[in-house]
Amino acid sequence: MKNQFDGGKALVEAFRQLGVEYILSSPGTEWAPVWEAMADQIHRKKSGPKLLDVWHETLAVDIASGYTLATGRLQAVLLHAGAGLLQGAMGIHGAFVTGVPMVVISGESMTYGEQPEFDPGAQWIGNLSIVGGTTHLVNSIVKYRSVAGSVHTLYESVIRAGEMAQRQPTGPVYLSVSTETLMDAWTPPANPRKIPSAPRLLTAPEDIEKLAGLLSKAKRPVVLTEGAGQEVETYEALVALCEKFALPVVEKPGALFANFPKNHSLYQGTDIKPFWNEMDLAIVVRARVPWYPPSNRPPKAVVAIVDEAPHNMAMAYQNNQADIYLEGDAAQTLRDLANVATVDKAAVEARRKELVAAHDAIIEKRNAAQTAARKKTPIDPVWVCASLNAVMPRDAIYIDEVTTHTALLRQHLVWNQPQSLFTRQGGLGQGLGLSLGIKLGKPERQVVTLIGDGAFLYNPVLGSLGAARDYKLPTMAVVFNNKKYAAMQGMHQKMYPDGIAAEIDLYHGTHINPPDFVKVAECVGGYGEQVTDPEKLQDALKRGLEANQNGKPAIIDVIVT
Ligand SMILES: Cc1ncc(C[n+]2csc(CCOP(=O)(O)OP(=O)(O)O)c2C)c(N)n1
Ligand SMILES: [Mg+2]
Repeated sequence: MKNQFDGGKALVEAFRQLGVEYILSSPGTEWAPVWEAMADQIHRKKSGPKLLDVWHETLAVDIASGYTLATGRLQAVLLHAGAGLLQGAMGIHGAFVTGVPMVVISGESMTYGEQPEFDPGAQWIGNLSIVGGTTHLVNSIVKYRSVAGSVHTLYESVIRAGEMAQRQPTGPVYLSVSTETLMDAWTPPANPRKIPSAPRLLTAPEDIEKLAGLLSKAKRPVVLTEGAGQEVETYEALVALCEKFALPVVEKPGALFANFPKNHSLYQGTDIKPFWNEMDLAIVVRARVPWYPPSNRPPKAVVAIVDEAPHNMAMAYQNNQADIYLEGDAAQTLRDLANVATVDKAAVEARRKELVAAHDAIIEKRNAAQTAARKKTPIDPVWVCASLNAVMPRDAIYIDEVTTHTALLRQHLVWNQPQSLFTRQGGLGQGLGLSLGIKLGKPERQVVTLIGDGAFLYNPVLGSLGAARDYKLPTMAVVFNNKKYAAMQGMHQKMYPDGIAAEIDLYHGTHINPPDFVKVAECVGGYGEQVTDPEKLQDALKRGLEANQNGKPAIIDVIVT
C-alpha cells in the first residue's frame, strides 16, 4: 500500500487545519488524489473532514451553505471541472448573496494526455476544457477567485482562501486546482501553524456615541431588520436592546432569518407603513434593501445602518439612504448601543404601552384570519401555517422557498426561538439542499422546507431525497401546491391588465402539470401524502413528523389556493 504525499493530501490537510468538518462534492476523476487522502485518513483512524458525495452540484454547494448558516462554521466544496462548477454556480451565487463563507475548488487537466507516463483521460481534451480557465466562470459570483497553480503553493493557497472567505464581507472563495497539481508530490510543512479565527471588527466608539445620543432622545424610533437573526448572539442582543428602550421591531417581508420572537410584545410584523411618516430614528440592522423602491426614505427619520458590511458585493445596485453607518460586529454594536444610550423612563414606558397594544392587535387579526381559513377548499395557505403552528415542535426550523405565499407565511407562521427560519437566496431550486445542510448542522431540531410546487421542480429533487436517505438527514417538505407558477401569472396580469391573455384567460409560463409527489417521496423509501381536505391536514403533518422520527424523508403535498 502506497502512502502518497501529494496535492490531494495537501488539500485535505489544509481543510483539517481550517477546521472544515465536511467536504461536499459531486464526483469527477480529478478527485482520486483526495479520495486517496480520505481513505488514508479513515484507515489511520485520524480525525478530520468527512467527504459527502451527492448527486448534483447545486445540492453539494447548498448543503455546505445550509451547514454554515446553521453553525457559523466554514465548509469546503469540490466540484468537477468547469462542468460541475457551472452546475454548482446557482448555489455559489446564493452563498455570495447571503455572504456565506465557503471554499470552492474545481480544476482541469493541464496536460491533455501529452505528459509522458500520465494519462488524465481523454475526456479533458474533448469535452471538459474551458477556454481561459475555470476562474472566469465564477467571476462575478465569488469574492475572490484564483489559480493555485503548483503543489508547492497549494496548501497555503487553500488556507488563505479559507481565511479570506471568513473575513468581512464574508463569502465564497474559488480556487482552480489542476489534476496534475493534485497528483504532484508534496512536502507537508514541518511546523504547520494553527489557523486563527477571523477577528471581529468592532464599530468605532464615536459612532456608537452618536447613535446612542440619537436613541436617547428619539420619540419614535423603529428597528427594521432583514438578517439580525443570523446568529443566536445577534438575535439576543437585539431583543435586549429593544426591551431596554421599548423599540418596535419590523422585519422585512422576505427576511432572511428569524430575527425576533414573534410573540414578543415589541414585534410589529412585516409592515413598516404604520411607522413610516412619524419615525424619527430608523435603526436598520442588516437589511440589503431597507425599503423599496430603494430611494424611498422615511421622511422624518435619521437612518442608522448596523451591519458588518453594509455594501453587499453581490448587488449591482444598492441605495441605503444611510445617515450613519455602524460598521462592525452587529451583536457587539447592539450591546454597546444598549449600554451607552440613556433611558428616558417616562417616554420609554409610554412607548412600550402603545407597542403592546399594537402587537396585540396584530395577533388578534392573525388569529381571526387563521380561524376564517380553517374550512376553505382548496386549502387556504393561511390554514397550512396555522396547522404547522399546531403540529410542529416549538423549535422547528423552517426553510422558505415559496414565492407568492411568502408574505402570508411570514405573517402566520409562529416561531419564538433564534435560527427558526432560513430563506433561499438567488434562484429557485436550492431549498431542499439548504434544508439538508441545516439538518446536518442541527440534527436535534425538526427541519421543514416550505416550498412552492414550481420551486420544488427546480430543485435537484432525487439527489436531495437520496442524500436525505443516505446521510440520515430526515426532513419534511411541505409543498404549497397551486399547480402553477402563480408569480408569473400575477406579473403578467400586472403588466398587461387589459391584455389579450387576461381577456381570453390564456396564460403562458404559468401552468404546471406536476408529478405525483407522493411517489417521488416513495422512490427513496420516504413518506409521501397528498392533502386536499383542510380537516385532514394536521394528521398528515403528524404522519410526516413520525416518518422523520423514523429516519425517513417526507413530502406532504398540500393542494392550496
Ligand atoms: C432558477 C429560477 N428560474 C426561474 C425563476 C423565475 N421564477 C420566480 S418565481 C417563479 C414561480 C415559482 O412557482 P412556485 O414555486 O409554484 O410558487 P408560486 O408562484 O406558485 O407561488 C419562477 C419560475 C427563478 N426565480 N429562478
Ligand atoms: Mg405554485
